Amino acid sequence: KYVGRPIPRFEDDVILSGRAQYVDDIVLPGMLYAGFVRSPYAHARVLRVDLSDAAKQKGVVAVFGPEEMGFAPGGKVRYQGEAVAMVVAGDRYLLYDALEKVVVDYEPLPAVLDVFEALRPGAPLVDENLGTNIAHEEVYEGGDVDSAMREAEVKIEERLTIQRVVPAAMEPRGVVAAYDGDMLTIWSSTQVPFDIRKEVAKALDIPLVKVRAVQPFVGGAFGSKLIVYPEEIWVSKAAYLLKRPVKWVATRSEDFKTTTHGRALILDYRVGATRDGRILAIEGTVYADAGAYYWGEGLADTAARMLPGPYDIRNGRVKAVAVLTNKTPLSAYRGAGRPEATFFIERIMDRLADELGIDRVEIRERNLIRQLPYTNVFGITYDTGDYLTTFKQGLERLGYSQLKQWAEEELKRGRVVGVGFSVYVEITTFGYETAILRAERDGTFTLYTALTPHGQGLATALAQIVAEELDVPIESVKVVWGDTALISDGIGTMGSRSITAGGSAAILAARRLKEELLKAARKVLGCDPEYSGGKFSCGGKSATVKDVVRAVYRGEAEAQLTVEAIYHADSTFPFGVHLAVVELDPETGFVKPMLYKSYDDVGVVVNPLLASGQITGGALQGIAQALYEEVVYDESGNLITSNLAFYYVPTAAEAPKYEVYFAESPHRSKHPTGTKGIGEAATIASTPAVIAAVEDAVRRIKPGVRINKTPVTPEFLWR
Ligand code: MCN
Ligand code: MO
Repeated sequence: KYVGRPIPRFEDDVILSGRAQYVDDIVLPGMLYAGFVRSPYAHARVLRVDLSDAAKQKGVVAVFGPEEMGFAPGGKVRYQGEAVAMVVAGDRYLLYDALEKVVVDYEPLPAVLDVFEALRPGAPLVDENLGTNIAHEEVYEGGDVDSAMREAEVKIEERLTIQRVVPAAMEPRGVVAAYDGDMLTIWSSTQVPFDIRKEVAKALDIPLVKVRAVQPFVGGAFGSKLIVYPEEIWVSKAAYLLKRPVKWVATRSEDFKTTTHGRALILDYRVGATRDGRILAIEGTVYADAGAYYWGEGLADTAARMLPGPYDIRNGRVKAVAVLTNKTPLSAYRGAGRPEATFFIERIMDRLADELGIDRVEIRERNLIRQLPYTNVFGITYDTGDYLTTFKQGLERLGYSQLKQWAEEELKRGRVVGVGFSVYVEITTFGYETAILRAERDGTFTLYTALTPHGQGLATALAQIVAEELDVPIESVKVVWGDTALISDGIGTMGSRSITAGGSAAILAARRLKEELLKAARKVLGCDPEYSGGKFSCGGKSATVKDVVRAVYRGEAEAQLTVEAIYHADSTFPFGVHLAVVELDPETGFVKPMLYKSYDDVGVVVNPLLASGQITGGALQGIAQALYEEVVYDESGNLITSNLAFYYVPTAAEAPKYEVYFAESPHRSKHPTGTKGIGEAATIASTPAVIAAVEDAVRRIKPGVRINKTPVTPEFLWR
């Protein structure tokens, strides 16, 4: 049995020894380097781009202006870092010299950087053609909010603000494209090779079969590499036109400015409840600071629709509004709408508890959904679980009350520590995924997956699933991914969907392949065989998979040795409770995360080692959201936090001690794997848990403090 075992990653050796090939490791004969001239202004009309001097520079092979590549659409740039020209040269140093020779005349325009400023009549328009800064608006509604509000004995209202952050993957984005006169191949640090293939084929008007996209090793993405970026199209086009390989790799500052940012949602809410703490209605507006282009579709919408969280709230009306500003476009960042929804509703629960003088545990018990499946007020159906029991078991397992008591005692000893927890339900998994499984001549198996792992260890987890389904040693299963030449379509790794959607596709493929092999084995053995442990047997005779495969190649039996399965996976809903302990330095206001504990019901856990890794890494990102990270622009739209010296990404030094638990009686999803996603759970649950812990700590020395925005920095505490 392999599923459920903490098997170390097969990927580790190649990665840790530095032998893994990332985009920047790719060197092709005759390769050129591309670089971009980017706007120093957040908002400006582009009056003139003069490339003539740059074109004459040593080493320059080609220059491309706005007309050729469609830079600065509409004749203006809308955020600092937007491209206006591209230079291609034979050498990186010469390239950067040449980029300096490009002359661009700009007419600066007033920039709009704040969501509420952008909504004001007469505000500068980020996109004149739109005639408004509202890129998207949708109201989600269910029940009867108005009468429920009238009935409510208590009402609270507030603004909750989540800052903008940089996903800051270890590897910046990069692309290599090569055209040999027939095939165009693109290597990209991406989560979506299938989309790149489709988009590039469309943009260059070449048939899909003549385009191949490859995802080499990718050093992290966190959702920031799940759109097809303009650079992927531009570099492909340059390679296609020049018939020479072209490489572009972003510098760290370039990556900070041009890779999508995350979060940046604000909620204005009003909640009505009974005096004993039952929430009757919730209404409000979620604003997304969408940046200069509406690339991150549906972020405010997900936050709006998941706002009720794991609580039974029957009346709701929440508007989702995406507002354009002169900043880097916003898109998915680990959790993409659910960390925000969870921060919002958990802050609301805590506020309501305070208001009513009810314990924070108690108020949740009163509101948690009692019966699953459950369709929330905005029409989302949560699949399986027992929230109340899991919540109680979780708090018990995490030692919540003991820790609270310990915090009291520590205070007597002069140490200010705080304990906080959060509860979450989140939506994971969507769409189709593809798997191709082949029986090899020696009785081993190759699984081709359309998933696009970039740190999750999916090659190991998928091998576990396939080995278990085929009842063969895990060493005999090889997992291959990241190439549209091997598998033609799929969605990829995002939305904590991989093991559930892609793993289920792999199980279906394994079942089909077993059927095929059984058919051939029947012919080979001349009786009706049973399959077990890689062997077919009946009537005292037996044949191994290897025997059967060879018989097929010899023409003695017929079977498909390669099968494909496409699985469509409805969403699954993991549930859990996370707890944080922090220490506050009463002199400086500095907060140190000390301990982080989690208890999650994610259905079947395929590999506890990988799943725990997801929790520890994800929690650190959510801790940073609570305490450290924040994208800061000045009033003209210059990105102040433009590199890792100015932007506080946590390291192992900031990490707390972790204890990771999975529910002892988990609730399976309905998919063949029985899993629910875990890739984003800790980023979702950690920020509100940490904020609650900080609030708890601060109140020990400064009663009544309420935290309604992130990050909570020492400055905020001593304001
Ligand atoms: N797993 C498990 N049992 C489960 C669920 C998951 O053992 N019930 C394991 C899986 O085998 C897999 C890992 O946990 O190794 C995550 O699986 P899953 O929840 O299916 O999520 P995905 O593989 O689809 O990963 C995507 C998710 C997302 S959306 C972001 S964002 C994110 C994350 O993964 N970005 C990451 N984790 C990341 N980890 C790294 N190192 N780098 C990123 O960029
Ligand atoms: Mo993601």
